[in-house]
Amino acid sequence: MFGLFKKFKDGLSKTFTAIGDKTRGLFGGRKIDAASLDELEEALYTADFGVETTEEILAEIKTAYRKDPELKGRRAAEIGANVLTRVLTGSEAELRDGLPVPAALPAGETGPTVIIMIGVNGSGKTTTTAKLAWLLKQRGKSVLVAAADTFRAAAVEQLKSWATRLDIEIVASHTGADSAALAFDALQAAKSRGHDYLIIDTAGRLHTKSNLMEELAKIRRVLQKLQPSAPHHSWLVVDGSLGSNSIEQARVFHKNFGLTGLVVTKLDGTSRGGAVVGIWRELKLPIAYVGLGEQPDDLQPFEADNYARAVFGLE
Ligand SMILES: Nc1nc2c(ncn2[C@@H]2O[C@H](COP(=O)(O)OP(=O)(O)O)[C@@H](O)[C@H]2O)c(=O)[nH]1
Ligand SMILES: [Mg+2]
Repeated sequence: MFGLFKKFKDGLSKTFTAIGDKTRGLFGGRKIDAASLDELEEALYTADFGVETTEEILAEIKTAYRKDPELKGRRAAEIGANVLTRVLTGSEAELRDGLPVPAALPAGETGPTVIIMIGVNGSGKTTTTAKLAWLLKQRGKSVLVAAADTFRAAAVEQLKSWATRLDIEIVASHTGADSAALAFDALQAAKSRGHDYLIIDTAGRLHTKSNLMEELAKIRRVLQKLQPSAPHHSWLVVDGSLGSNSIEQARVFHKNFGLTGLVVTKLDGTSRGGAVVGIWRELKLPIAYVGLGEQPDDLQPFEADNYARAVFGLE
């Protein structure tokens, strides 16, 4: 468990450092005072925790401070982490031993657990597809990835190069190929080869959003021809450094596609890691994984408590 917490702590160090800097190291042990409360409030806003959460954290720290004028920063950090954990109740997507829950297939149906990665360009779909495949492979599961972002030339190559590097089976076609046909072929292959999981990477171009939604719907239709219960996990991949922008996008995808969960990426690259809380509060979609770096093993099951403690620099 400690190893997993360290991942969160390292991954969220930019957010923690930014809060720590703005509050002049308040959490190091200094006593709380009126100035540091103001600084903390500003720091939490800057880290993208949003109005509601920031106010809740401040209110609880102020209450404790009134009761104990000697209140230390460290205790304030613990109060803050407790508030976050409470706000994030229910935000952890159900996983099985840290892996996507295997599909409970209806009688007579066979096939893999199908996961589809959705989201705008640059959110981290392709990278997350590769990382998740790697995680599954390391845990002894057989996995196939499908390069269904056939829109961008680089996208197919990107997933292919990950697949080669990590020795993961892939179904890919040429740029401009029909993405639904590719997803169909991939599912057929996964069924006939008996794979445990199929992960489908998709396109995310923004300028033709309605076409994108149609394309995603078509992918789902063809998958269901082969395996009516698929896809089993429809995850939106959101860039955690984009804050409220991600929330709007997520609403559009959720309305059109019906998502089952989220992957929040790039938390390591931002001092605005508080966005996770706003995303949860607004969407109430469970978070399956978070991206805490660019390496294959930097995808971690989301754990609210680890996240909350890491943000406040606790152990
Ligand atoms: N630091 C960091 N970079 C990430 C993470 N996830 C994705 N990226 C990077 O974000 C960029 C876009 O990712 P990509 O998977 O191509 O996005 P896609 O367009 O949605 O497929 C790439 O340079 C990735 O290496 C993450 O968790 N942390
Ligand atoms: Mg991609």
